[in-house]
Amino acid sequence: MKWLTLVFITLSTLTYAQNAPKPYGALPSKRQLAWHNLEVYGLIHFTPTTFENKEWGFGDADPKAFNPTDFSAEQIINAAKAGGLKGIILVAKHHDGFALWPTKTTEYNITKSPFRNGKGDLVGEIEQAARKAGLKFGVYCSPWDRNNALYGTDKYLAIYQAQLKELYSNYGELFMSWHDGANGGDGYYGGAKEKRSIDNTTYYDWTNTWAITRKMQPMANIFSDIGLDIRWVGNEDGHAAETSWATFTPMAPDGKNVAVPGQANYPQSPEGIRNGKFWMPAECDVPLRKGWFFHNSEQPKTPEKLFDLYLKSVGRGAGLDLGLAPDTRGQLHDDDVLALKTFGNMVKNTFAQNLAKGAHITASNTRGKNYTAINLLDANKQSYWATMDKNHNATLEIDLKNIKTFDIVSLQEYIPLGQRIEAFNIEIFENNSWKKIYEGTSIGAKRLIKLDQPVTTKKVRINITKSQVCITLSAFGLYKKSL
Ligand code: FUL
Repeated sequence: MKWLTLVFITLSTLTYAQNAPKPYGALPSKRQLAWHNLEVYGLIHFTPTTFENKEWGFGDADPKAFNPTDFSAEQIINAAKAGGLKGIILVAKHHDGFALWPTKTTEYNITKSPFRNGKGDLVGEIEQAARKAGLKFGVYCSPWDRNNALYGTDKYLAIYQAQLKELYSNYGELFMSWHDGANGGDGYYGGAKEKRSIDNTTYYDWTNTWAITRKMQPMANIFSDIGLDIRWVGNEDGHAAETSWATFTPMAPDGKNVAVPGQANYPQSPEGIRNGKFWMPAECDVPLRKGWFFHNSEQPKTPEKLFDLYLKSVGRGAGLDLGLAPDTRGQLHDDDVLALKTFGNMVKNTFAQNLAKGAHITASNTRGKNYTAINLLDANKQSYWATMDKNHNATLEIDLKNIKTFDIVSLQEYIPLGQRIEAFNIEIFENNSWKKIYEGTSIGAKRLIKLDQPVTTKKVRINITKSQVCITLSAFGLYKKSL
């Protein structure tokens, strides 16, 4: 009897131990998980505004002004690809209202320009080039339209929705539908040249407008300053806060009304909200140059700066959306091409070799044979190390077997089960004792910790010090920044 009981207890413990942990809090959807995999993508601004050398077109530019001398979608896309970008969003219509595709919704469109003798479709050309290069494609269609005579009246929403429907119908599967918060103000408005204000809580009927997105493009992540799928990080400088939660609860500034684009709760956007109601990771959008549109007087950011932004966006569980501005030829400037390529190589070379590969990892607790620490080094996001339900903190001791020098530590949670870890620290073994080199909070999809100086050691310890539930981690890496 005694033995039988023991066998029964052992068997049930083993079976129990091998069940996956229960999910915690808000969880990412399938489309958000696909977005997390992209990490870095681009946002192209190229409209008559480029030819006016402005940032916001008034809506009165002659369509004939849109006349690139040597447009090449391939040149732009290839430069983006060399920069390591995995997707491209095209501003199909900016605030100036000029549609870059042959739309039926407005006369103010590309067919009225000399581009491809009035037979062009720039959305189609960029989409095709992106797909050919293996990049995902998305669109930005500005709700604010400074050209349209009907903007501000109750007839405009149908036009905007019809534009979205055209874009959702004709350019394949989209990974993102980007919606800007800039709204209302002065504009050309069919010649009225006046100021038109709208109530952004009701004017675009976002609930029903976004229902169109969901129905026609179920894999398109809806971006706006308040979410729905991806939230704006609250600045256009390209970085999230050091503590960065993927969860968020959008709030109108008064704390009562339903939040809509154009009125995000900005103070909490960079950091997110721990245990927020929704999985709503941040996108860090930042132009490669100073402005979103090309201006000859501006320079692209240096590859060093871009790498730093990468660490502070992707390395904080967010996405990096890099603004690309073709010049009046319709190509990216040589300086931009070089900056992208050098940055792309830095990321590629730095992360090519995980210095922890082949290490021996001892975990203070393990859930069972499917969840061992070996999973941390197999470069497979689907496998992960997990602790037993009752173990909310744990230590991983990593024996590198040989002395290694590194300056970046990488950690990834298994996010399909939610963002679980709330605090951790890193130690290295130096002069016969453990020395703490970093203390942090959030991990999420990816956490890259850049050390001020490279460290040299044979042993590393990761201590997960706070979590409300058992722990999951899918990857651990040590890297040395290289050019
Ligand atoms: C902003 C817009 O007003 C800018 O013109 C640009 O398109 C940027 C990406 O979003 O809010």
